Amino acid sequence: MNSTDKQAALIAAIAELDEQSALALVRQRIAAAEDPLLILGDCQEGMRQVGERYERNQYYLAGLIMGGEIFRQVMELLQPVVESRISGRASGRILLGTVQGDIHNLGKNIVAMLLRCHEFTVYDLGVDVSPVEFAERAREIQPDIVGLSGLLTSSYEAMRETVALLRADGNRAPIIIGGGQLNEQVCQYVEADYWNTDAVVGVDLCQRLVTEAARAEKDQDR
Ligand code: B12
Repeated sequence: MNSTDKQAALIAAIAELDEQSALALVRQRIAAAEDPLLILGDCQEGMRQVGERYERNQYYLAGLIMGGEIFRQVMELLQPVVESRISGRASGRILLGTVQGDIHNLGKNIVAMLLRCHEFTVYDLGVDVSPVEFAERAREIQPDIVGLSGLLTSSYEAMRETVALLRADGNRAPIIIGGGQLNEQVCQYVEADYWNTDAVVGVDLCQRLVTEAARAEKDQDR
């Protein structure tokens, strides 16, 4: 199989909820020393297609649950590979969580893992986190960045409330919202600073933000 075929086969195996094939294909690609982030990207595309089939009533809730379970197992295989391959020196503190009413955590957990690989200290509050909890923990931790994850349309309201409460509390850390369904319009509605649908790009953004903040602080000291 060439690499395009391998990618298509993995995407299809996940979209078809074929657990055994999906895990076998991931194992093969790990053994071939492929970039784990590329493998992850294909799995994410497979999950997007699971969601599409759910929307078209080809799958029911059990399909989403099964997709989530396959992805969790893929992550178990990929996590040690990602951790052994990637390291960095960004060092910042990020407060992260899935917002109130939303329990999707696979994407958030990937972001947390990649940030840790880049030497960020991640305070992961888990899922279904209320605006008040975000605000209280932000006061206590004083993070450099706040990351709000959410995949449901109904999460946007919780994101908006969380941003409003953090700002009312005087917290000025950049706020990034993340999740596969987000776009610029949602970001404006929520009044977050940035939005993101890809963990690798999101981690680059976090690195840039802490580097710029450190530089600005240095300039002020001069
Ligand atoms: C798996 C899944 C589930 C699993 C979740 C398991 C788990 N532990 O997370 C379960 C079965 C629990 C589930 C439940 C539901 N789900 Co669901 N689910 C999905 C599915 C198929 C995949 C999500 C996923 O994990 N993708 C893979 C990850 C890696 O991608 P990601 O989350 O986007 O994360 C990436 C980026 O966005 C980014 N990122 C994410 N967060 C952050 C945060 C920061 C700070 C940054 C920088 C980056 C970042 O990095 C990640 C890696 O690149 C999606 C389909 C889709 N298109 O997303 C539907 C989907 C999100 N679900 C949907 C629905 C409707 C539901 C339910 C309401 C179903 C029901 N009737 O009960 C419930 C809601 C439960 C709740 N209260 O939250 C809809 C939402 C529609 C909408 N517009 O609101 C979707 C879009 C399916 C669809 N197309 O209809 N679901």
